[in-house]
Amino acid sequence: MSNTDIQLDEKIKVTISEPKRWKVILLNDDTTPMEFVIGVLVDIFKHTTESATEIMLQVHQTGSGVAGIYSFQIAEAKAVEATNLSRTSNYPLQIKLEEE
Ligand code: TYC
Repeated sequence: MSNTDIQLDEKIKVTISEPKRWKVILLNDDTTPMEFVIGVLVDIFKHTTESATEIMLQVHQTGSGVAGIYSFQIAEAKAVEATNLSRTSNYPLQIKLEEE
């Protein structure tokens, strides 16, 4: 050790936790067509036609359903993309994010 060096004698505790994940939730409404919702689930949330149909029917019958679970950044980007697509098509599809 040279005479310009400093000796540090500290214990540093680093706590890391898993990044939070966010559910993208579709809400039911009376006017958005079922086929449009299935298209959103396939094109934006990368579901198969079968799983997209199941989720769409769950939303239609119970009022809401989970399109996918992602980091906040991805969840927000997909929610914005789906909302923009819906508004461009003049549909009122509502989407919310919820911490898992
Ligand atoms: N309830 C709509 C209809 O009968 C279909 C629908 C499903 C709308 C899911 C929104 O997130 C939704 N056309």
